[in-house]
Amino acid sequence: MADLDVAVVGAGFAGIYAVHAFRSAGFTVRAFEAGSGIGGTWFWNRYPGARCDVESKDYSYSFSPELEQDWSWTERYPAQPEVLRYLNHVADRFRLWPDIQLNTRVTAASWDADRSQWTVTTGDGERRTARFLLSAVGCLSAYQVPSVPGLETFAGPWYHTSRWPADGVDFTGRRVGLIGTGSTGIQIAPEIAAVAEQLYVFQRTANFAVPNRNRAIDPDWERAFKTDYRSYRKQAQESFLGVPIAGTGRPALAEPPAEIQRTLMDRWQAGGGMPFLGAYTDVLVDRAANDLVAEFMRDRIRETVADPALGQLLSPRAYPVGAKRLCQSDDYFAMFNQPNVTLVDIRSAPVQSVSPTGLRTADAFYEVDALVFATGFDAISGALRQIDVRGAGGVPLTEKWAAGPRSYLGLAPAGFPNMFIVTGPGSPSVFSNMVLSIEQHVEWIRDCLVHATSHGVSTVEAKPSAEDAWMAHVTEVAYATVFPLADSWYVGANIPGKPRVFTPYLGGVGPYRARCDAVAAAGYEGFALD
Ligand code: N01
Repeated sequence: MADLDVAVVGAGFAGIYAVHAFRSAGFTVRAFEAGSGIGGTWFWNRYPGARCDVESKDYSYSFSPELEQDWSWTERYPAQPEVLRYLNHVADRFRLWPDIQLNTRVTAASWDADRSQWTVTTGDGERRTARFLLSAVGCLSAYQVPSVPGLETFAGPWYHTSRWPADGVDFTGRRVGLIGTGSTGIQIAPEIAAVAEQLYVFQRTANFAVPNRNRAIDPDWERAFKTDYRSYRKQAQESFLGVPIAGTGRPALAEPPAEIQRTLMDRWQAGGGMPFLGAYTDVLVDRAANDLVAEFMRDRIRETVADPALGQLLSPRAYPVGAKRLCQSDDYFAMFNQPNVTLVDIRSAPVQSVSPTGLRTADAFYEVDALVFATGFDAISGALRQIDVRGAGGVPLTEKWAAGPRSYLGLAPAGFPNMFIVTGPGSPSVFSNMVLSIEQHVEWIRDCLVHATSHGVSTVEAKPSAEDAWMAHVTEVAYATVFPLADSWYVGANIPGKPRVFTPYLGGVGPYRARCDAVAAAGYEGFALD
């Protein structure tokens, strides 16, 4: 008899809800969390400026109407400390703490076919057995620091944004080098520039960013909105992105140019990436339509940045807008008008080395007191690959995923019985409102376990043929869009040697949910239940 029904790896949004959902269904459950607190990505990414790019009314649990009514967000886009407070409130409110084990990194998990159970090993050598293994490790947890020769000789401190010191860092009067201009780099740069003597932004690829237009939540608006939160959540579940967005419903290529400008400007003024990119139906599938939007955004950069040459350098051209995660910022481009900020183009003159006093590129040396890496993550599969997961026959997950991560419905990898992944490869995951997708996955998996238990089923395993067909579908949908045209973390292009495979499912959150429900209704079609 296993120690637990369900062993959960991770206590971020997914692990926290899993503990509640499985426990409420009568299962014994334990979440193992490496951090000293819960929150996952919101625990670790405590760098200054960290803020969600999905609105707080969407980026919150919907499973409890009472929670949804009682909790009040202070801002349209919540900052990291507020999201973390919210998650701790959820853990308090639903008394989840007894089933969450902090400071415990899962290092290995292996399937025991004789006993139909998993053995989970933690960093301190503890072993626990469980009927089911649930990965809730998140899509953006395994951070990456590029190997720069000489980094170990650097005399000053260096940081990765995803492991920011809890006490904060004071850059007042310091010369700081920032490497990375993705969502994170764009958020932290203005915060550093506000206090540093000098900020060097080392840019390899210019990125698109739309304004947030962040603001305090108006209590009158909140009261009115909450009168119909339930039907809003239903709309979100059936939507494409997990957030109800009102697009024009028309292709940009069929629209008069002046009308496109007016529509985009309205959305630009309102702020937010999803309504902006979702304005027209063809932006993410037709390069010509995409170019219209990209040029609109480059115009905004050029009119913001005073120095025309700098404006050009900051204007993205390397990929279609949206094909890398669209950044959001109210002050990133304007920051370059400050005298203490310097943009360094490391595309034309790459970083060569770090010395005790600074950073050398192919054409100059930059003296800095501190270095900040906002260089991203080994996304989607990285965190799971760091655990020695072995399925049927002792096959390592790393071996199964040698040519790229895959699973049936983004939920279950074939060859790994009784293992489920929350927002795994092949699900909408990072291309959706993560909280809503997490809830959908956890509830689907919970219902599957209830079904298995009540039918005397001891193993649930995705069939290889079902996994193959699903991943072929995921690829087919992706290659009908502009997404594969970018060297993004979506395809693993940011990690040297990682196979280039597009794994998020772009078929839409609503249709995906319907497909998962149909699979369950058909007696878990595509799964072998023994
Ligand atoms: O990471 P990234 P991120 N030398 O991979 C550069 C979510 N998120 O942490 O583009 C030099 O996007 C790299 O350059 P390039 C969101 O989903 C959300 O910023 O590869 N530079 C790039 O500029 C996001 O997409 C929020 O040429 C190197 C940067 O580092 C995801 O997390 C906030 C380099 C990495 O950008 C990841 O975002 C923050 C090297 N060797 C994050 N290696 C919000 O909700 C990498 N770079 C708002």
